[in-house]
Amino acid sequence: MKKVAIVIGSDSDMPVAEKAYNTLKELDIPATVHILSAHRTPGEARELAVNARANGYGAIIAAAGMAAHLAGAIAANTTLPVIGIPVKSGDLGGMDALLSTVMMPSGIPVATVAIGGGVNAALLCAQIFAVTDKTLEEKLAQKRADNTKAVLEKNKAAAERFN
Ligand code: RP5
Repeated sequence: MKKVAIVIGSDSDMPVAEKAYNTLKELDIPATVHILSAHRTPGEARELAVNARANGYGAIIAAAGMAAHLAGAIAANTTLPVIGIPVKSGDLGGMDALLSTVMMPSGIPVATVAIGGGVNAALLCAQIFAVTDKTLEEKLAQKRADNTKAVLEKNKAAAERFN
């Protein structure tokens, strides 16, 4: 199976990377984590993107905060799908990173998830891979069913308490 590269702009973004990594691991999708910045290590970030397909990656998750150009800079250097995660960091609560990540010019797409959305970034990668992977499709369906069951159990507990 193809791998997912999870790239974060700083070690301070690690909690978001862990959410994505753990979700990918639950689905048996191989993943690696890299601390590379569009601003502080632009050459290395570019190298990762340029070589990602040849190195066995099928998608890249890029998480960064503040003036978050990481996902866009990576997307500019690969045609693999790039999932951007805006990170809450600094005084603007993640709105800065959200707009910096989502507002890509035509031609260079970044699929942007919610601020701190590590789980959904991983699930989106899994859904892309599952287009051609029946086993993964079944794991995703099971995960959805498990989530549904968990919510309905909470609903039942709430009904017993309040209704
Ligand atoms: C961004 O600036 C990083 O992605 C991080 O979210 C934010 C702050 O970085 P540090 O100052 O914590 O290294 O580039």
